[in-house]
Amino acid sequence: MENNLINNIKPALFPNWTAERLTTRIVHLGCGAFHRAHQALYTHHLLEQTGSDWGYCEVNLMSQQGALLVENLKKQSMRYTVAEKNQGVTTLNIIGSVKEAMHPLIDGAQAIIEKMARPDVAIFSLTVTEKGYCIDAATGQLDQNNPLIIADLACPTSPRSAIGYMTAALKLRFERQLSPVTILSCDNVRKNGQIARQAVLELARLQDEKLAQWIEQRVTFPCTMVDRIVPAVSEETLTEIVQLLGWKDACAVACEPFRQWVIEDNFANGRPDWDRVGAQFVEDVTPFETMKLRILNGAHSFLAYLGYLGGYAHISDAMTNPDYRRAVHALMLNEQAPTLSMPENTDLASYVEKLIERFSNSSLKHQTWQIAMDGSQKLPQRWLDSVQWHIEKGSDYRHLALGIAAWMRYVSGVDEQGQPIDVRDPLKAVFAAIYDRHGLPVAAVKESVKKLVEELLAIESIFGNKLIKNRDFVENIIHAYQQLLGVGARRAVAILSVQDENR
Ligand code: NAI
Ligand code: CS2
Repeated sequence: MENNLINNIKPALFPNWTAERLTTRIVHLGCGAFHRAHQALYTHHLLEQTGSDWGYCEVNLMSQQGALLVENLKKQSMRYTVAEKNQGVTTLNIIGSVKEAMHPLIDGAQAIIEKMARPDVAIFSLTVTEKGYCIDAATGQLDQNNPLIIADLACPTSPRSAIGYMTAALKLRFERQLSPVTILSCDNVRKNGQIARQAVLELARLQDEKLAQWIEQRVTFPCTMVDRIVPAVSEETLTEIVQLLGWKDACAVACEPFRQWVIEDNFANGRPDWDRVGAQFVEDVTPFETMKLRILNGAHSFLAYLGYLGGYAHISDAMTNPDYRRAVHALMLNEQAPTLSMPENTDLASYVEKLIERFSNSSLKHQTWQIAMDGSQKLPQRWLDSVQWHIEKGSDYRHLALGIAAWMRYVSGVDEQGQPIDVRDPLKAVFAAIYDRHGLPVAAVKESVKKLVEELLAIESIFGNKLIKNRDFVENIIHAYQQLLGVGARRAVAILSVQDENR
């Protein structure tokens, strides 16, 4: 974007300050769509409303696409647009909370680590996706077989993973006797702060015990619950935003109007007053985080797998089918909500109603394929903890079972029309090997469905080692998978929906 085009915007849209006002106090790793529309926007609103000087250095560690975004941010003087869309109404915000942006391919790893070790920096924040933590879900420990971690250990001063970057920067801060920082995970990960802590501490301990001790004592890792539906940016979204703005913003994102951020108030070295612009600081974020992961994200994954298989490209498309709508409502209210221990007066029924409305927002083109990505990293916190709860209580979890069967069907890599599915998942090769051995079974041949289901359930990093030993559970999944193979996703959801109606 050329700077002269910036001047074509109505002045009211533009922040009335320049990046000069900002101090880089937060280095954010993972400048994807979500961060740009969530944490950076909260921080922007704070700058609008107060004399704050908290600004971001945005860092992307991965991919050419990540580097391109950093280049574009630089070209756009760190300004970009967040378009909040709801049923045809769009509100534009031009964000002014970013001071600078970096990528290893542009700036080199060393410069990024030095930036993170600047005395003014008080927070490293993260939206690096579930897999970015390099934790083995089965053990809860750092996955030392992860290729990024192997590379980090081989060359700690030129790391590859986000965990490696933070550890390298903390080492410099420790050696230089600088202030500690807060590591603020904003990913959809169960106990995200604790997971970040586990990963960083283990990597540090493998390098330098004294560093690990310093981190243990001085660095804090608050957990957070983050919520805002921000679909991956498409060309269509960018074109639409160009029409509204009058200029091409290559870093623009579109999202829903809703946003929520609940943060444990445990900061090592100061923090922005995000509560002044709608965030909540609490002592314990666990109930909110579990509620969101199971109800919202659990429902999203259900709609993603069954929606994709049923021929729906977007979440809002699936929501136009009354069967999907009723089934996802029942999943949230009857199978996820009862598993939660919420503070008194939490109105889960209203939470569910609001989600039905949010999922139905047809202005958002949130692809079922996008949400279906990385299922191996998502299933445990979204579905499997709830399944375990139902097994213990002896209660019904047929929606969750159909969801798991749909995930199994999805990772076969072939859809119901025989077309290939572009499965994206760190365990993609494992799924492919299992399907190579078994092929897609025929519904009526229970023995072949059983063999396949059992092999998928034996993937310990997803399912742990308890569920596979529960015969009823295994039978339920075999039954759901047979049904799915026999009648297809739409019909299977319709059957559930009739049962829900008659309950
Ligand atoms: P995105 O694809 O736009 O961005 C992902 C970011 O993570 C990119 O900066 C990418 O470079 C980085 N990344 C990916 N794998 C990585 C790895 N192994 N190590 C380090 N960095 C890595 O995705 P988006 O929408 O920004 O979502 C990112 C995460 O934010 C999600 O996985 C989720 O945990 C969380 N989130 C997303 C929401 C959404 O609606 N998009 C809402 C709430 C949370
Ligand atoms: C989605 C989430 O991509 C996914 O897996 O379920 O990113 C979802 O959009 C957000 O968590 C909403 O806050």
